Amino acid sequence: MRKYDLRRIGLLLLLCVTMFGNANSQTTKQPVALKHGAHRVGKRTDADMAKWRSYGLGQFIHWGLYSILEGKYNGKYYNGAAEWIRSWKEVPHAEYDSLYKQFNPENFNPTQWAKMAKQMGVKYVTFTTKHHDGFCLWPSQYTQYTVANSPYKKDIVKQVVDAYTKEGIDVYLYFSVMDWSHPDWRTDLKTKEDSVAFDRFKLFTKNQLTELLKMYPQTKGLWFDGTWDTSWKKSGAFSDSLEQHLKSLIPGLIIGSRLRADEFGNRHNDANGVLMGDYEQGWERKIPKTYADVHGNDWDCVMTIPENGWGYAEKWLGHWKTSYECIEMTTQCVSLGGNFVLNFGPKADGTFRPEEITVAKEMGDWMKVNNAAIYDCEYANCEKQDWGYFTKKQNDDKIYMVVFNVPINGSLKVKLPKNTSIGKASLLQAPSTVLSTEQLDYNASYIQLPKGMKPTSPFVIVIDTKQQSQVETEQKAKT
Ligand code: FHN
Repeated sequence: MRKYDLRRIGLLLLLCVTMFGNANSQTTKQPVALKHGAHRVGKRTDADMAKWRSYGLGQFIHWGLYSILEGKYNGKYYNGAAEWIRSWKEVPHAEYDSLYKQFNPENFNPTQWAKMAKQMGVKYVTFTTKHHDGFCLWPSQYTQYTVANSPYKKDIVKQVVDAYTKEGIDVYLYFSVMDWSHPDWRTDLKTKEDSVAFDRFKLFTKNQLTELLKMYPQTKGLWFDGTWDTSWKKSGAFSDSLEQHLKSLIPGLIIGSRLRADEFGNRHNDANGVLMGDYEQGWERKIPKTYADVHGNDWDCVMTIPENGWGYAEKWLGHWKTSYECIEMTTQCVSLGGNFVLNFGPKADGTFRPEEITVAKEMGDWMKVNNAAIYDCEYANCEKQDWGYFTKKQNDDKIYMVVFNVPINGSLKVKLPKNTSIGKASLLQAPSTVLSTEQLDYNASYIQLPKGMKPTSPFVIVIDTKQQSQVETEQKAKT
């Protein structure tokens, strides 16, 4: 019997134990034997994934030909996301597909980009190598539709990978499987001809991905997109083998849940409800409300600054987020065990819009002072309170309270996990300021802020915890 088959049997047994382990369980659902479902139950436990988990904050960059149109065509503003403008009925495809002849980002300065990201405090970047339009920002040998044939000519992906790596920021490559430029791309496989064409497309996809990982071996992971169509959902066996192939090229490579489908066409979670991929990639422009919502998975949330739209648009229609909101979202994600990844959409000339520069700068200023509550932090298992969010240092008992709303009386309620109490509470920015605490009940306390403290931005309280003895915790009257 092959090693792979043994692993599958093991996984099925593990699933049976998980599904039927509870003797009182009412569940009667049998686990489905899958060839192309998840190959692991639970989180990855290796060092590369531990590093991913410790990031806290990341940057997303959407850059491509769409930035030339700036979310408008013939003086009319497109209502959708700017990077989707090719799909707008107003835009002739032939015209869009010729935009590469104008792609010449004369002010692109990768070192400046990476330095801005570093100042912002991001630990990883996800960069669009190819979006849905199919235009490649690296000189792929498998298509003519690349930066090499634009007036700019130079390899953009390489410059981004090198500059960010130099700043100590891990690089992840975004890759859209859906490719509007490719003649063999199909949304469904209805005929024999479709299947034959799509087989060619699958080989093209594998070649491009192999090429990317060979050209940029510093890559830490791949961020897949455009995998929702029926054609891809019918290609579970292929995406499974593709994932294994890519992981064999760079050991430790991280791939989220958007790449694969199982043999029934289920995406993200297989027919047994188990996550396929190293982390959950479903949190796009939304954040889980409670820890239960993340189902024990690693996850990240990707977020736009404007309401919707990832690529550059001249006008941001509607509300756009302030650094305050982005800091709160970062904290909220970390408090629920995830990473927060904020998107930037550079202009066609390679510069960032002022609003994005401001958000990056202000977030960075905040991170500089308060990053202890973000990096290497995880879910703290404390009951959420209205003043803000708890995070906890991984492999440490320190708990952080990131305070966004101060109660009028200056008393912050804290509910720690069972059998845990506050040893000392102090301000992160002024560690010698020990805050007075009052025990309310076995696991609830008030922490009192110093009189007259008038915070002007979210701040952090550090709690050293201590374990309560059994005797202390048992002194509760029975009712
Ligand atoms: O359609 C894309 C969209 O343009 C953008 O790239 C986002 C980023 O997460 N992903 C897709 C929608 O899920």
